[in-house]
Amino acid sequence: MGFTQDAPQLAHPFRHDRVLGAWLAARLPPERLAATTPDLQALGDYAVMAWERRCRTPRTEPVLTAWDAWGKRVDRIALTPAWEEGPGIATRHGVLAAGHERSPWARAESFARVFLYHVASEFYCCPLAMTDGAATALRASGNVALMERALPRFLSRDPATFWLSGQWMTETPGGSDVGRTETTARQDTDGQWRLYGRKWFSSAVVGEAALALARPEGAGDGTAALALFYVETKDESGAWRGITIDRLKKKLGTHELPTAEIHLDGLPATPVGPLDHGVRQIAPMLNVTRTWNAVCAVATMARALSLARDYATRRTAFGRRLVDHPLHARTLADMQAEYEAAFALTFHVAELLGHAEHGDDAAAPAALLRLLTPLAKLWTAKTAIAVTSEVLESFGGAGYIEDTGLPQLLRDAQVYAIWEGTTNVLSLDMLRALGATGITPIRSAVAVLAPDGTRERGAIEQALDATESLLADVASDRAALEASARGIAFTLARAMAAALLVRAAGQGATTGDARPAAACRRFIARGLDRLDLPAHEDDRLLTVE
Ligand code: MFK
Repeated sequence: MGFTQDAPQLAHPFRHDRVLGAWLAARLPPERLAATTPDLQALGDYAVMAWERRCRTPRTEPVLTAWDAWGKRVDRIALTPAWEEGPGIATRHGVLAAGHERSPWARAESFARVFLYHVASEFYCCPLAMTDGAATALRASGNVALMERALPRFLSRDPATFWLSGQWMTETPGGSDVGRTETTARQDTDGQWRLYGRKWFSSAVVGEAALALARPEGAGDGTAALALFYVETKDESGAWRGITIDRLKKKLGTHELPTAEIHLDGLPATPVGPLDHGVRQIAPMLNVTRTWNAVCAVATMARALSLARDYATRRTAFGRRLVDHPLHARTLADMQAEYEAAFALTFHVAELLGHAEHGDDAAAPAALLRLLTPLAKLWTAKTAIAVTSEVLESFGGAGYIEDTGLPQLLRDAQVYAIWEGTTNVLSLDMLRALGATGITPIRSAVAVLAPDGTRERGAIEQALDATESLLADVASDRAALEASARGIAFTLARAMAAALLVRAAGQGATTGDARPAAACRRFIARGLDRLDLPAHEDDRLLTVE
């Protein structure tokens, strides 16, 4: 046998992750970090085990059995091993429950767990995100009966009592345009509400509960007329309650996640609040699941970069290790800087969310959190796709081969830009938030994070000034404003992330670590301004045949 190539080895995602470790040490109170560390350690161990298992064993996918051998409709879904392990891992290590503890640091501690668990979970984190969102939306609703029924199950630390919740919004006529929902809610003569209709993308169909939007019979059209309902999917015997699973989706990625098309035919449902403005009622859920989306996107980047870094020291070509080739090193370094910026913004949102939920408006101004949540979601999604694509290329042909486990990273990353709102939907959501406050919340945050008079602060202010100038140019032209929204979103995300990297660089200096400052320099050198042209007349000319 001639030459064989060493496979990349996965470094321990907790013990050897400098970026996560530095952030936790700098931000969490020491006693909270000490209490959280055993779970983080265990989730890192699980991640290493799961990666090794993935490299050893052929991939499996969920399988739907619609009918049993005797002609009975059963709609049973067989799950993959990681999904079978999901309830045990998630509850024992408090992946979800930790986020609902009574501490402003609860969200940061929970999202650190999510960061470590996500890739190994094979997207079991998707229904966990929705369960977290459902718990948050039920809390915000103030519906005591539903809170008492559902929260102990959603936030259980025991797999035997744990329930997953779905979020059923997407329909054939309305993906992003949720206001076109066709699912109807009808009340029985005894007062019981029941849901009828078709849900087109149901990712947590295996969940025991869901929050679903439906139009009460006789209500008008549009978003405002939708109501939010809480449903339980199965009866005491384990049989579906008025739900038929039509089929599992064939998707580009997230193959382990059993995304289903389902029909609702009389599913019992309980209104969460008043029978209108359901989107307003589910909005707390959207903002939580969008934060999960961002955390999972940076977790995917961390995994891809960790493997690429390791491989660059194992693979020799043209007489040198890959890492010793200047252009390869430059490519890795550029990605690392983008990743560190994405991480900083995402975990800042996690930190703000925890403080906001505990009423600390000084530490977490509501307007800043509202603005940064869509920015983190949309920007990390796009960055994760770019980084995983580049990482695959850094492996040469091996990155294109299925049983290296690498192509899956890219396929799976593509979903982050689609789930929970596309880049454009999220850019328009940012405009919603900007409408109330402009960019003032970001300016105020930058002023605290990046010392005045420094080169870094100058670059950040320049990007913010350019954004305000563009906003002023398009203020009276809604079409031009919307056409510019992506550019504005990417610029604001980069400016805020740069300010957070300035803070991280300062913290690195106190521990003698020069790498955070290098990441900050590189990220800013790659440019913060991603503004589009204000003129949009050519868009039309260039998009029609
Ligand atoms: C492993 C990673 C984990 C990630 C989780 C994976 C889950 C994957 C499964 C899915 O992707 S589920 C489907 C997700 N679908 C979406 O995210 C829908 C995308 N569409 C939107 O986000 C639209 O902007 C939206 C439907 C929310 C609203 O559009 P509309 O119909 O034009 O409604 P409108 O009138 O603008 O907003 C209705 C109300 O909601 C308004 O409040 P008011 O009634 O008080 O005026 C809005 O201000 C409010 N609202 C909308 N977005 C909000 C919000 N409030 C707070 N935060 C927001 N983000």
